[in-house]
Amino acid sequence: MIIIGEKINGSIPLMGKAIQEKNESYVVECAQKQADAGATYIDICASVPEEVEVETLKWLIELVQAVTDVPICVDSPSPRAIIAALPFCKTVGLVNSVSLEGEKIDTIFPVIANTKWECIALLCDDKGIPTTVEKRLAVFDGIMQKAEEYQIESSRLHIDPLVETLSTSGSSLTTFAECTREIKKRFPDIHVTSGLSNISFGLPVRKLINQAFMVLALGAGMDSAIIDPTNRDLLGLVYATKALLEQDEYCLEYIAAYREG
Ligand code: THG
Repeated sequence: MIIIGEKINGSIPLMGKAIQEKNESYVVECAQKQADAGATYIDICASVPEEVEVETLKWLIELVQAVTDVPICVDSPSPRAIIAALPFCKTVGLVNSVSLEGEKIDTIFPVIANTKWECIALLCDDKGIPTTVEKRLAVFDGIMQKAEEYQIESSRLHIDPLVETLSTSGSSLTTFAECTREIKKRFPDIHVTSGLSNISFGLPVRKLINQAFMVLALGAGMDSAIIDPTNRDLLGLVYATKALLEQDEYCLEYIAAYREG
């Protein structure tokens, strides 16, 4: 399971404050905790005005790399900021994200084409998030066409089928799961990921919805998630579900996760 640690994100109020105040120890501690919890990548999203985004990303990336070798997931809505930030990373990591929106893919794919950088691709375009499975898969086809053009192997792609809010889009999970199954059927070595917390927006006891989503999405073939790796309940559920899905022989990972707890 690929765990992308979500906590270094300027849109989380306390992290946003730490970034504003250049609170190095807060950022460093957050990176360390996520690394210790077993994050595969550490997502870094500055959420600051465009004029200061690249310098803020540089500051964050260098702080994180001072305490851990866990590769970085460079997260920005601006493809230009992403490209500018890649050279700050000591090792190849993950780009978050491209889509068929605007020039994103044609800005980022050529830069990572002949590298080992991996990339998250969202199933949306200039018209937003398609509501039907068919339309979302048409966006997927467009992304794969571009990947072929730039010779980016499917194993370097992490497809994010996107998660709408359940309270306003009742078919959010079923659409996500159908897209996931179809994508995995066509390209078994592609990754499917999700920043799943959007599913529970506006509902009480959000963690229950997030947990149920996690189980069903794993069942559909999702193999990566942008989550808080220090959330023991959610991670426990990931290990338990993986064991039940025959993706953890002799339950070794499940057992290892609880050896000290
Ligand atoms: N897809 C992709 N990238 C993404 C998202 C996605 N990046 C941003 C976002 N969505 C995923 N990141 C976050 C980061 C923090 C929170 C939610 C999504 C968040 N965290 C709470 C906190 O830290 O206070 C709670 C964490 C917890 O209790 O587990 O709200 O969809 N490609």
